[in-house]
Amino acid sequence: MPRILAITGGVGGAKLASGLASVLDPSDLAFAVNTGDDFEHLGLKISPDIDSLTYALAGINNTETGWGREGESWNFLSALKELGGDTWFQLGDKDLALHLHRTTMLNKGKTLTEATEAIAAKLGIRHPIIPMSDQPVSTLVDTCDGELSFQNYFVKEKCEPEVNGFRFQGIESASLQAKLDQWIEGCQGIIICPSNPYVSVDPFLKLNGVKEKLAKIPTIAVSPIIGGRALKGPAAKMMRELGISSSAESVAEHYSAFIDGFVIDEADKESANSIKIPTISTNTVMLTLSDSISLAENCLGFLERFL
Ligand code: FO1
Repeated sequence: MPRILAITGGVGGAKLASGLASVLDPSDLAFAVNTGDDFEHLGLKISPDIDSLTYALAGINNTETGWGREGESWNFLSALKELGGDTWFQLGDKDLALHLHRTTMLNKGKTLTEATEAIAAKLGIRHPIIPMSDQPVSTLVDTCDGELSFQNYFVKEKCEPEVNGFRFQGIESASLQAKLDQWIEGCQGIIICPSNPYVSVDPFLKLNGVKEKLAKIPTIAVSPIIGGRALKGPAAKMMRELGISSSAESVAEHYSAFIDGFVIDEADKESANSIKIPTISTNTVMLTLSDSISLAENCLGFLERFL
């Protein structure tokens, strides 16, 4: 089986990631995770896309929200509210333990990669979860209300402000995580999961040298837009506000410089003809793990064409 790198961020990415992890051994599959959503909150260093993937691969994720853990209690948050603390970013009691533990490790000088590895190991995860960089990159959203940090835009403002563009603070001086660099050098194929192209995938793609590396490796992407809509999150709204039609074709165009194949949902199969890149249509709506496994198998079968 070829060694694969899956690029992921957010909820849609984590779902396909679970399918891929069910099909490929840890020696054949690693995950490159977006860290642009990371922020410091209440003194905690929070990495939401790493956590969504970690919880999903450990099978302890909250499948309703796509973030945080299942079976949470909210004592910390309600006590914080009593004290007049900031409760707009909801932290469950078990989730809080992970943020505290990661923050402790980082404050002791561990890298984000080392902290992520330590947590994944404790949760029994065997596939490498590798942050895109160990240097900080912060996604800033330029909106009609000025520039907002990502979590401020996404959670506090509920993605309501109209978006004009994005900035990835720190991207110029951040380097591709070394283990990730090694994995890319040795891998035969890359799958860009159905994450938000603009805020969950672009930060990784904009790291120095990444696009050049991807151009040399067979790469496919799965559309996060189905029938003009994103199943979760603001991707379609962002596209419209950026003056881009919220369609699978637009996503193919966005990635066209370095993908060899594109996967769209069967709801959009007619548009396959208007996409220049080799395209397959299949079910990309993942409601169950078996949906995720089927999509993973279809992606791997499709990727084989380019190996
Ligand atoms: N998303 C929300 O919409 N509301 C929240 O209160 C919230 C809390 C939260 C806590 C931990 C965590 O890892 C993720 C959390 N998210 C929340 C999701 C987060 O905003 C992510 O950035 C999104 O998943 C988009 O990638």
